[in-house]
Amino acid sequence: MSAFPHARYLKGAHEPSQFVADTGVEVVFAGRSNSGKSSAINAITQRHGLAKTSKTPGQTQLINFFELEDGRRLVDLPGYGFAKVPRPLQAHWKGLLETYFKSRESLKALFLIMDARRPLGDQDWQMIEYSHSCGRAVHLLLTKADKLSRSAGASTLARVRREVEGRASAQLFSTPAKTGVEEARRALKRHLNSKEPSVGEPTLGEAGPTLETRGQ
Ligand SMILES: Nc1nc2c(ncn2[C@@H]2O[C@H](COP(=O)(O)OP(=O)(O)O)[C@@H](O)[C@H]2O)c(=O)[nH]1
Ligand SMILES: [Mg+2]
Repeated sequence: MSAFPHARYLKGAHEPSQFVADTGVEVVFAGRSNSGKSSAINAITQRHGLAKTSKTPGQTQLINFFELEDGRRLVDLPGYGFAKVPRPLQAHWKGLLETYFKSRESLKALFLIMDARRPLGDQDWQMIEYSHSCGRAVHLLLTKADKLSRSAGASTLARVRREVEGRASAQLFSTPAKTGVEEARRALKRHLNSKEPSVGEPTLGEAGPTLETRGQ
């Protein structure tokens, strides 16, 4: 039985006008390309093929909206870390992402997917700081934990938790070993059921933070 038997793809947005109506609650998933984001989404929702897993990075920069339950959505951002996107498109993407984070009242939390073997890269930090400063909860999934020994996994988790203390929660995750899948699902459901108001406006500095984009 799927955790979200009625999950379905709604649409991809390339412009704010294409965002689905800003009602209900949503949680956004982001991460470096190849970090295991699509695999994690499929494992957590138990809907294989909901987010396509792929070995080749795509160029399409859409904010993809999925409905998990009535009024509860999962939003999938394209993976970052590939510097092949032409500059005008990078600028467009940055603007789209900033509009999304600043204006989206239904957005409660960011799930950030990182390969446990190389967590907290520059762009991961940018996403954490940006989302945190916009008042959104941040939950880190350290994926591919099966590639680390148990003790290396535990020490990585402890180090990451120390570094993000006060800004994010973190856990180990592995799709093939099923590590942390239940924990991640509970965290997702907790955020989807959150009654906390979202704070849309950034709270750091005059103009607020901006996202740097160095390609996707
Ligand atoms: N060993 C291992 N491989 C994984 C895990 N999650 C994803 N992968 C593999 O990593 C590659 C990228 O996964 P994918 O989910 O498409 O990553 P995305 O680009 O972030 O969406 C694929 O070959 C997956 O099979 C994991 O937890 N453990
Ligand atoms: Mg993917």
